[in-house]
Amino acid sequence: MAYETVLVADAHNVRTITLHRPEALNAFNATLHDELADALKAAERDRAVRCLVITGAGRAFCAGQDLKERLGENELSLGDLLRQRYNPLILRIRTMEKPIIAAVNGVAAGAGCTLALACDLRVASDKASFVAAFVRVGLIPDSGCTFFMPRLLGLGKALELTFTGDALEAGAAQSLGMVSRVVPGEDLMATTMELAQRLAQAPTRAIGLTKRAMNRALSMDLEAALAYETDMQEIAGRTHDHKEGVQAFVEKRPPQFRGA
Ligand code: T3D
Repeated sequence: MAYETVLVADAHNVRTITLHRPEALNAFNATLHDELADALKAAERDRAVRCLVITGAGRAFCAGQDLKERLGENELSLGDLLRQRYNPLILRIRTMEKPIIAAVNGVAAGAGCTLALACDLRVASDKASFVAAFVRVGLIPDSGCTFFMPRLLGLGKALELTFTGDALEAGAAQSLGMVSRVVPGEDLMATTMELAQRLAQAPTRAIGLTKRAMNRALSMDLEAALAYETDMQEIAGRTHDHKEGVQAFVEKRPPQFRGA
């Protein structure tokens, strides 16, 4: 499917979705919202896709809401904008049972910062930065920022960044554990693809169930988390990939996981 604001490319079971509005630092307008939602839905349904990478075209990852579009007439109220566009986007990323990597090529601001935080892993260019820009335009952190930021950075740092709107540079984000790796800009996609291809050869069902269990455990007590883990393990235990993993161990050979 051809899109106007999103590029889609496949290689070795990895789908890369590139936000493509470089003239506006890949800020979200209505078209980008619709096309990204469609591209994510397609990736979720396609069994050949076993890992997803999200990145930005040009010098930015994503500058959040297109503020110029907000000035247009007949726009949605902020509540409706979040309910209809951002919240479903973030939920789709968190509930998709496939690993999702943000390749953060440049600035990630506002909802663009949250988009990166909602992904499972972040690999960053040394030119990347994370800006909770909401306060700069008199708003509160949204699209899940209040959920992800304190969990990834701790409450103190999350409050500092959201109160000030100051940029967190890639190196500092790595020191705080928010980013897995920081690499020179020119190596970003090669490094990300190496990780993505490794994950795409992994037992996708187990990874998906791990994601589901971790998501749930964030809001559960230990007893409930143990019970939920047990249910997920029952499912994982019935997969081809579990049998293959055990067989390969016994036969002292690398496993050939199918993702099912
Ligand atoms: O509707 C709602 O508001 C509710 C939803 C809220 C969710 C949110 O995301 S709120 C936060 C919205 N985002 C921002 O406030 C970030 C705005 N952008 C910036 O602060 C800066 O652009 C950056 C820190 C991201 C990067 O700064 P810099 O100096 O590298 O670039 P620049 O010169 O500011 O921007 C380059 C171009 O991109 C420029 O266009 P021009 O003048 O060359 O034609 C600029 O207007 C455009 N641009 C950047 N961000 C946005 C944008 N255009 C529209 N919307 C943007 N968010």
